Amino acid sequence: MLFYDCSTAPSPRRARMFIAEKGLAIETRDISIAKSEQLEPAFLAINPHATITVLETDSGAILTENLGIAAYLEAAHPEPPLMGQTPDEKGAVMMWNTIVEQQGGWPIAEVLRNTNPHMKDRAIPGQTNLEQIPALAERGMARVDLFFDLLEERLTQSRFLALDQFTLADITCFVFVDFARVIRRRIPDDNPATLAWFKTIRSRPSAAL
Ligand SMILES: N[C@@H](CCC(=O)N[C@@H](CS)C(=O)NCC(=O)O)C(=O)O
Repeated sequence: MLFYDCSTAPSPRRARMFIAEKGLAIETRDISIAKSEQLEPAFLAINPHATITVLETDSGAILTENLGIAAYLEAAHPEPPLMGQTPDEKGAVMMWNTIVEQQGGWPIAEVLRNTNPHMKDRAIPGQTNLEQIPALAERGMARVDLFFDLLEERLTQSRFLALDQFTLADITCFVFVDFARVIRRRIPDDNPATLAWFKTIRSRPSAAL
């Protein structure tokens, strides 16, 4: 296997944590977004969508999405299970992972990509240049606040996001909550359940990678 990583970006960090939690050591190649290496022909030949994360599997298949990579690794290396074991558990992990991507990850990205001067005309990752829309950043910021409310409500009821144990959904959520610092948003001080959950996840060795 070959893992295409980028040390500064949240999407590959999700895969990095998943790989570490599985106890796997996979050959890694770093692609620098700062140097626009994802747009160079050598990388586009691997992923024409020009996005990182990418995993080349043992059979040579190219997987370009976190969820696809996680599903592949979970099937190939079932222990420890990170995506649930029973039908109900598997459904809950996918459900919470999707909620977090859509209600947390997208709004954070919307704010960053529509405000950061380095992302001028790069409002969406990929080969197509799209201009920034400031109103999307404003709406994204409001949605991030709603995301923190949603998390606090859930984590008041449950120790971890999807199940009574650590899963892929916690990885996804942790990475996005941590990444919110780039838009100067942190877990509100009056959200004790989310703060406690964040501390628990941050103490895992995989979170330091
Ligand atoms: N849905 C993809 C997201 C991939 C993605 O958007 N990656 C970003 C880094 S977090 C990227 O490649 N950005 C390149 C760019 O900004 O041009 C996944 O699950 O991995």
